[in-house]
Amino acid sequence: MALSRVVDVDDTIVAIGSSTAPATRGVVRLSGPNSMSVAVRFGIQPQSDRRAHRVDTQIDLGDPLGQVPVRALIWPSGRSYTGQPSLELHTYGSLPILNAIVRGALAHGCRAARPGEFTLRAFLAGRLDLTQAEAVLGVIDADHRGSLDHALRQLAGNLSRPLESLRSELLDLLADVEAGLDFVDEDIQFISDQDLVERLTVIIAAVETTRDQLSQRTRDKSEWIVALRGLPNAGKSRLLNALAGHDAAIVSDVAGTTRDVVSVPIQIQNHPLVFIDTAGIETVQGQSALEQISQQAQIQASRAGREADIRLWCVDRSSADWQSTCQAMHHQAADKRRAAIDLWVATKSDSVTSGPPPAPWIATSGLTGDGIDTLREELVAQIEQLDQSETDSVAGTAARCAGSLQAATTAIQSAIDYVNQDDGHEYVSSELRLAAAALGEVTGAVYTDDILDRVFSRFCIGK
Ligand SMILES: Nc1nc2c(ncn2[C@@H]2O[C@H](COP(=O)(O)OP(=O)(O)OP(=O)(O)O)[C@@H](O)[C@H]2O)c(=O)[nH]1
Ligand SMILES: [Mg+2]
Repeated sequence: MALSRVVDVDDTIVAIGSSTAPATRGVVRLSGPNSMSVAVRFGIQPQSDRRAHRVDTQIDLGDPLGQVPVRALIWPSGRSYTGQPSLELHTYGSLPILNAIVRGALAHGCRAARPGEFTLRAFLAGRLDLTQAEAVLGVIDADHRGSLDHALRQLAGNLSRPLESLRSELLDLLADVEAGLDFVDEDIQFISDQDLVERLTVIIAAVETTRDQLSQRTRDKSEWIVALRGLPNAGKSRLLNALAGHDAAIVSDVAGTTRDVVSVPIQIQNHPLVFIDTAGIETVQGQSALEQISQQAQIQASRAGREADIRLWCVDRSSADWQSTCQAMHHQAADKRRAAIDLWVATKSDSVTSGPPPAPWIATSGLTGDGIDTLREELVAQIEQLDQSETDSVAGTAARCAGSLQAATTAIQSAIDYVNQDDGHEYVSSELRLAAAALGEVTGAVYTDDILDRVFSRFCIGK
């Protein structure tokens, strides 16, 4: 990707912003100075005030698609993700429709967006720093391969904040040193050599701590959260006990046995997993004390489901309502805020004589232990994929940053040496400049085409 062309923000760019796999909803995104006039050419009338707003309408995509309903989200001013006038057209998740909208936008003078170009514009507008942009990249990966947004966001936060404050301290010291250079003949100093060396020594230690944390973070294995979900009496708690190999949760034929979420750490082939047993899904109305407890349990259970990396949807294979319950669980699974892996578990398979359930259902029995090993293997396979994608993304950020942190340390050390050798503050000032630039590279406060190229070429188109 030739970067000099990418840093051009005057074009209005367009791309499909949603997954190109079949989905219920799809999004086409536009950003750039002509976004509003493109909207008008689609027959959408943005309101004239400058606030973000939405318009529900139909647009004509010509033969054979005809009129298609769209919800247009409109940012007439720069108060958008990219810092530019922007437009999002939400419609059916059908690739022919989304492609037709993109073709329409190109015909109205837009240019096809390059990989990562929306996020690059957000970065250039100061909406994100570079590590946050990389976290966006991680979330995109997560759409496809699992959830690692957490790891990257944490990494971004842990790096950016301390480094920005160290960099600003370096710039303060640099200002003092450079002010002294102007008065060198009068022998006026704005900071004593001793003070300078002391403060630089503190900064160097802090940079090294951050570097250690970074390499630690890339080595650490995170825990994966697995939530058990399903109707009351589906056999979730007994399944958990079978996986744990001991009685971690209460099992009984009273529907609604599990109330509080129960979390049980279980190692499977050296992978640290935490299983969360939850209350069976039910609708609870009424205001009695017991009903209120049940409502609380439902809230906790659905939160645990939403926050999990992997969800085991358990349906009683012996139940007469097998089909309709499967559908209801699919419906429940669609409610998620982040990418999570869903596994489908047919429980109590010992009590049916019919054949195995259709794929992707995994038949298990908490009573006989049948299918538990298969379930363990499936969990391990999913986790190894998650681990790999987390390692790749975190390592991408870590590799980029480790070099900059090393360069900063070397420069600060040279500055200290120059002061100690009484070599003149010109050299000190130039080393401090190098150090501040190196720290700035981590967060993108200072950036070169090369750095932007390395970060944004890893994005996919439409982000
Ligand atoms: N035959 C058979 N019975 C099972 C199996 N697993 C659970 N059960 C029985 O089904 C009933 C409910 O099991 P639990 O594990 O408590 O079900 P749960 O999904 O945790 O239920 P709640 O906590 O009420 O939501 C109990 O009577 C269990 O003994 C199984 O694999 N085979
Ligand atoms: Mg239970």
